[in-house]
This record gives sequence, C-alpha cells and structure tokens, in this order.
Amino acid sequence: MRCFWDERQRAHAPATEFFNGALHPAADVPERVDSVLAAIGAVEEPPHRPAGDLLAAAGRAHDGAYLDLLATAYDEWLAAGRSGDILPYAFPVHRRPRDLARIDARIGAHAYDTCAPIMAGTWQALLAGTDTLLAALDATAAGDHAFALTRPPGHHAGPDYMGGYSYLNWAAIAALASGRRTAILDLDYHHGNGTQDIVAGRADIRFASLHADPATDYPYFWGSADESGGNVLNLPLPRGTAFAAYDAALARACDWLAEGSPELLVVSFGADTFEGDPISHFAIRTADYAPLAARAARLGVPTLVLLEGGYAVDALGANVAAFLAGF
Ligand code: OKP
Ligand code: ZN
Repeated sequence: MRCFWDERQRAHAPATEFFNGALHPAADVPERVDSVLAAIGAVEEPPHRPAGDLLAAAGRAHDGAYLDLLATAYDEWLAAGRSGDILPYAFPVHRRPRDLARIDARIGAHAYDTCAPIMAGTWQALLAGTDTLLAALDATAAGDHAFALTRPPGHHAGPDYMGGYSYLNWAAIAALASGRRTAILDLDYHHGNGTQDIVAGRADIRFASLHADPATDYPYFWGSADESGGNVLNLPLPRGTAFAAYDAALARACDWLAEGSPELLVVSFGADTFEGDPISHFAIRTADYAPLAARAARLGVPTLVLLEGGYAVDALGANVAAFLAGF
C-alpha cells in the first residue's frame, strides 16, 4: 500500500464549528494527521502539479463558480473588514438564483451548514490535498493499492456546496478523474451526501454507503434506505451498530458494487465508526477494521483509500493502520 501526504495540507486548521446553539472547538484538528502519520510509517510526498491541472481535476466534480468562491472567499472576507474564520449564517432555501455581491451571501449560497469554516490557508491546503489525491490515484493506475491522507474530509461537499468539514469531494474527484468504471464505498459514520449528489445517475460509477440512520444523525436530509436506486445504495444502520451487523451490511454493499464490474475501488474511509469516537455512536473496534477492509479487498481491483472522518485522535492512527493492513 503506497501512502501519500503533503505537508502543505496543514494550512487548513479552523478553530471552531457551530452546532447545538454554541461554538465548539473544531473536531477536525490537524493533530489527526500526526496520529495517522505515526501509525502508518513511510509516506510519499506527491509531485506538485500546476494549479490549472488541479483545478481541471476538481472541476470534474464541482462547478466553476463554486471553485472560484473557494479560491477567493478569504480575500473577500478580509476586504469586507473581517478577521477570523468565515462561517456562513444565511442560506437561500428558496433557491431562486440571484446575483450575490456580499461575501456573507455568496458563502451562504454555497453551504448547507455552519460546520465548514474557511480560513486564510484553506484554499492552498485544498490544492495540496488534490495533489495528494491525484498521486494516489496514479498509483492505482499502475495496479497498486494506495492511501491518500486527505484532510480535511470531502464526502459532504457537493457539486456546488460545502458543509460538514468538507470543501472538495475527494472520492468524486478521484472517480471522475480516473476514467475507469468505479465503485465508491463510503464507510464513514456519516452519510456521504456530497458524493451521492455528484455521482448519482452516472452509468460508470456506483456509490454504496454504510452510515448512521439520518433519522438520528447528521447530515439528516440525505441517506435514508429509500433514497437508493440506479447507481446509489444507502444502508443506514442504528446507533450502537457493532461488527457483526456492520459486516453483514458491508457484504451486501460489496456484492452490489461487484455487479458494476468496477476497475477501481475508492473507499471513503471514516474511522468515526470507532467505539470511542467523540461525535459518533457505532461500536466498531480497532481489531475489526482489518477484517472489514479484507472484505472490501475481495472486490479484487486496485483500491484508493482516502480519509474522511475519525475524531478519537489518539486511536485514529491505529484504526487507519488496521484498515490499510486489511488490504
Ligand atoms: C464529517 B465527517 C453534531 C455536529 C455535526 C458535522 C459533522 C461532520 C462530520 N455533533 N458536525 O463525515 O466525519
Ligand atoms: Zn463522519
């Protein structure tokens, strides 16, 4: 398993997110990366591609206007006399298109929650993350399995929106940039709403997600079982789910993904299914991750594993290492 990480990704380190009536310290802290690096051993630094190549790859999954906003938002924020991190607070639920001028309006039009702050280094970190992702994707084209240490996460970011710590959708960018028939398997605790919104209806990509039931858990508005059909399979699970039930759902997801005859498997791996995760409610143990990964590996195709969530920082490295070992 070749592993990729770029130190420039550290430039994104937001202080806070807003939920349940209060500002909270951000759960997606850079220390998550240190935990993973300490556990997985040697990593490769990706080659640095021209910005135009990175934008072209991101543009397969995201609208140009959304990418422009990500690139310029913090400068607009400073020009408006602000400081600190950008957090949206007004959202156009009526969806009538308008020409928006103020940064507050522009951000709200491309976000669905208050959990994706933007800071001065966010865009540079996202470009570096795209380098990491594309290097790992190239490794799979050569027949290897590869791990991209993508942070921040990506699976909540949709065609033209951010949310849930996510800005660029790593899984969708990889699938669309690969030019191969792709199975996307989302194993984060939270439903991969952004990935689903980007790839739904595509003949060359199947998306299967195991996640907490949106009736009880974020992101609430996506991911119910009846939101399956065509190239999408959603398998919501109750809080408290442990290995046996999770593995049974995974077997179903893998059988369904295999029917698409994939040439590439992309795993959105979130270790927030871990029993000790501070913001989640499944009961997967460290020792469970290797057999779960081994089941996915039975699909028998080159696999790109990328990191989504996992907020029990001390255990994160061991959980990621266990999952990668299963391949
Ligand atoms: C990102 B990923 C409720 C607050 C919700 C957003 C969670 C984003 C998770 N406790 N905050 O899927 O791990
Ligand atoms: Zn998650």
